[in-house]
Amino acid sequence: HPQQQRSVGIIGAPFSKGQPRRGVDRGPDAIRAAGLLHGLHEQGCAVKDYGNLTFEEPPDDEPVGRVKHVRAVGSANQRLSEAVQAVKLDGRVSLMLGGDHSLAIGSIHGHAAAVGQLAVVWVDAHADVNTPLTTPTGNIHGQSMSFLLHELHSKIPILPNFSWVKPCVSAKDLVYIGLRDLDPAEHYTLKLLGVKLFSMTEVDRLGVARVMEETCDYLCAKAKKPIHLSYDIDAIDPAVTPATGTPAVGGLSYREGLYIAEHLCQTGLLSGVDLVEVNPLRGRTKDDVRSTVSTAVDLLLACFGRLREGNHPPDYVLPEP
Ligand code: HAR
Ligand code: MN
Ligand code: MN
Repeated sequence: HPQQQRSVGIIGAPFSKGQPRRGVDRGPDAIRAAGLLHGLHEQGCAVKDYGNLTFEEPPDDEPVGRVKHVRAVGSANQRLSEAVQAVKLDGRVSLMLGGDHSLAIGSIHGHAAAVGQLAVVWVDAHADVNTPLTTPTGNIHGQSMSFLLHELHSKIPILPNFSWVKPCVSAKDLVYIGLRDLDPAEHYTLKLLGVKLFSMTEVDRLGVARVMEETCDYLCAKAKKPIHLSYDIDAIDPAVTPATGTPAVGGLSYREGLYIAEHLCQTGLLSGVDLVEVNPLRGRTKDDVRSTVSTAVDLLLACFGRLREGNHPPDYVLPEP
């Protein structure tokens, strides 16, 4: 499908309360400023930027049990879910720029509400599948998938501003790539549910090409569901993308990261994408930030048709002398 015209709807979600570090709310504007829209246009995409969402700050947002900023995260994600649904009803691939990874709750919920059953590819150093009762940190960006999995429904307590969240992903429709920093409860949960995962060990063993072949064979075994790609920039090695809140050594190379995006693009099934956890205040140097943000842009351009070999418009003709 490399020549097909792709229609993209961008939603900026400058939200940081799923984790404690300031700056991740500057991700969307940093990614735009690094040339995302220009690049998408240049490769023939029809792009509509829906702008940045604004979020309310609920008063008295005290921790519920161990979980921090529950009300803010709940209401931000409800807004995001509605925005993603609107983009899908406009017939576009939704592209959500975070913000922290708690935003996957609203992004995936809205995507599923608009198109039905999804296949989810979660590319991350972390599994983000703690429940509100297993979280060691209280940060909701480490819990997003627990709210979305049908199989964990009975393990999720009632939380303020979360009543709209309905589980919409089956464990068999989820694949993780790049894992290398899981909490014991998360590892137990993934084994219990039999979730397909390619940790960095499997990336080393199989190589990224086979990981992607197996990912798509696995997800497409029965039916070709629309794919939601949730890409946490910390999946990439911090030597390349250091400007993120919870860097983890031993990550995907730039090329492995790109290959994942290219391969999913080629399926023609990508229907929603998240790019999260870019934090322009976290790098040690300007180059740290530049490298992180430009890698994020490159991953997204690959999601929407950019090939490393080069591209040309479908109607291109050589000039006659
Ligand atoms: N597992 C830890 C927790 O639950 C750390 C989560 C790490 N943060 C992320 N998620 N960037 O991908 O808090
Ligand atoms: Mn994450
Ligand atoms: Mn992560």
